[in-house]
Amino acid sequence: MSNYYPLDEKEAILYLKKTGIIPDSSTPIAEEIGDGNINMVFNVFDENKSVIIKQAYPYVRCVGESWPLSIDRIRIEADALEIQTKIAGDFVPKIYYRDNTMALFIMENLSHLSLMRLGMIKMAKYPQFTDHISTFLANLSFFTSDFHMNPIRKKELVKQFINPDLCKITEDLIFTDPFYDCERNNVNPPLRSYLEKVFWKKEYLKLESAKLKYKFLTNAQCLLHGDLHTGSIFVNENETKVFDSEFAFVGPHAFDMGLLFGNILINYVSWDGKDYSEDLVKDYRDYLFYTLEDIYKQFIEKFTKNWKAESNEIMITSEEYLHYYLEHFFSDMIGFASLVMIRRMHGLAHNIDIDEIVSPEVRKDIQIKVLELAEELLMKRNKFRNDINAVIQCVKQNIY
Ligand code: SR1
Ligand code: MG
Repeated sequence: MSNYYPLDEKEAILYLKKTGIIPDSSTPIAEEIGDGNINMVFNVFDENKSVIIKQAYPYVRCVGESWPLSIDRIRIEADALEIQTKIAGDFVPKIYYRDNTMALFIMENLSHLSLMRLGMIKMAKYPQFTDHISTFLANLSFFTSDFHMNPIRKKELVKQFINPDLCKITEDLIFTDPFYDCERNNVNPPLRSYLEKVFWKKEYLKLESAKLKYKFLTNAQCLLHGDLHTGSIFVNENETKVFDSEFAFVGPHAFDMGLLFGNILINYVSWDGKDYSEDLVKDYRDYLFYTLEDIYKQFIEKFTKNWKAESNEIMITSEEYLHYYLEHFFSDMIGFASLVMIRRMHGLAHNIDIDEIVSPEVRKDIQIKVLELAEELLMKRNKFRNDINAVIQCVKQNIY
């Protein structure tokens, strides 16, 4: 870390001037605007330009210096962005400048877009999102996999994205902590008795989490975003930009879509705890179902198209193999979605979709509904057999 120093607002301006991105004569303003859990984010702007500087401090922002974290995560994020730019460039922010020593990069300001999670808690709909995100997922996962890549280069990719600190966060926060009374959990007090008397006693849930955790630990299938929840996506009616790839690594293909679907399902359940008319809730829930269905349908079409046109590994190009592969993909995807629903109820980091429910008692009721739905999906995941409608029916039977 010899030439590394953490920026504050003043240093951010001086740094930006040194890069030449804004001229020395300018008198810009800098604001720290990061509201994520991990990094510092500065918006620096003058009358002509507005850019974002993202920098890693050597610890987890939301916890502090007691939780050290490698600053190499910014090198990984910038490397991931460069690859995403090549294969899904319309759907990621533009990087203007990067500096691995300072653990920072400078990128375009996307403030004309909304954070998807904040839009979704107001029932916003995004007509282009399913098309955009299915392209992002199908291209990123296919072109960084052994289906397409030269096997020597693929192993170099695995090496380039060894991301132990950030993977450890996921290993703990998604697959481990939520299944016992871990000190790091953030439990809504009225939910505690349900967790102690019911949820933490279900040994079969721990077994299912163990099976998926082992896949996360060992399945180096393709380059993942690694933290693809609705707070990692900026959107409006016409544009989609996926950001915050610091969790990127080469891992199980189904993980990214699972995270996204789990977050959409949390939003789906959350309406039971909010004061909206039945008609509005039904309409928005239908939109969420359409979103899940259309992402999956388009993803399969686009992934299959890539497969037919661009596969290079001759042993795995038969239709039978594709079918076998996608069936496993689907059950793992629903498994990861279920675990993400669980971790956001009482793990360290929650979702505003549920946390904005003011009454702790009402929130507890909704958290239990999410936990019960997640359990049902987790336990049935191998029976859905690549059928997103079967998943939707299962959700409807539990919550409608
Ligand atoms: C300590 S980091 C907590 C969570 O924030 C990130 O967005 C990831 O989802 C991580 O698990
Ligand atoms: Mg993030």
